[in-house]
Amino acid sequence: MGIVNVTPDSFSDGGQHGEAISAIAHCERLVEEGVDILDIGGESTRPGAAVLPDDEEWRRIAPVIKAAVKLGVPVSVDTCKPSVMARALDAGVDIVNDVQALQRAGALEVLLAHPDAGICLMHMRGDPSTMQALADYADVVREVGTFLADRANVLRTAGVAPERIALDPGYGFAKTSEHNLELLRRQRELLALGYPLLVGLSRKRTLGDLTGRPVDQRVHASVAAALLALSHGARILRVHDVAATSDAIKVWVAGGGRGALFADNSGI
Ligand code: HH2
Repeated sequence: MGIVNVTPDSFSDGGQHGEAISAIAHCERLVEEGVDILDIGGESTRPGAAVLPDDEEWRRIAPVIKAAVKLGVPVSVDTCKPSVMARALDAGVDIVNDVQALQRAGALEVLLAHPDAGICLMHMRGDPSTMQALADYADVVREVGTFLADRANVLRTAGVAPERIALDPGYGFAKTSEHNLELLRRQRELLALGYPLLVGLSRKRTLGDLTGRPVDQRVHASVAAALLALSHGARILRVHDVAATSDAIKVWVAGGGRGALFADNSGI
């Protein structure tokens, strides 16, 4: 899953694709690089990011989404706003990627009105302005797993088929670097929930803490994290650097990495 941030303020690439024309060119480049899903978002989730009115978020992403759905790969919309989800799905988007796990009033109803859409439910606490103060867990893996199981059950009870659902531990959202690493090491425990795992570690601060590198120099660390996430059972990787990640996966698979994936029940 390749990240397309149509924002001025995203933590790693804010402003690079803030205009529709460069965001569309970025989508085309990611498709050439072998992306399987384009994930398009118009509002940053970094700590302290500005909250946008619904219409402004949609205004940013609408032209990009309308172009992206013609590129021949599935498209997801990265939003927690029900009205933005609805407009994106009506425009042909295939998947909703909601960092709030469809907890906003009306969000579940939007998904129910689009019975073919996929959904990624992510764990976080609070919102981007409060989440870092809420990073307090007795057992982060167990608590993240309980939350994701509860959210998946709400969807299932409402009639959403299990094959439409992916779960995401939400690396970096209401978590310290220690929490993120604990989650990564024990990520496989989340496979017991029975859904494919989507994970996003790309360029995140934990990688900066480990390497001492600023956000624009975290490609190598991100690729290592992506391979680790795969070997710990991830099915979908949300990344900025599609070509580098895809090269690494090819080598990893050729060297037997895929066998490791087949050996478990991660849905591949
Ligand atoms: N991370 C970010 C945004 N959306 N969605 C899912 N499912 N999982 C993630 O880990 C995730 C996400 C943050 O990364 P980015 O989009 O690059 O930054 P920003 O939110 O500042 O635009």
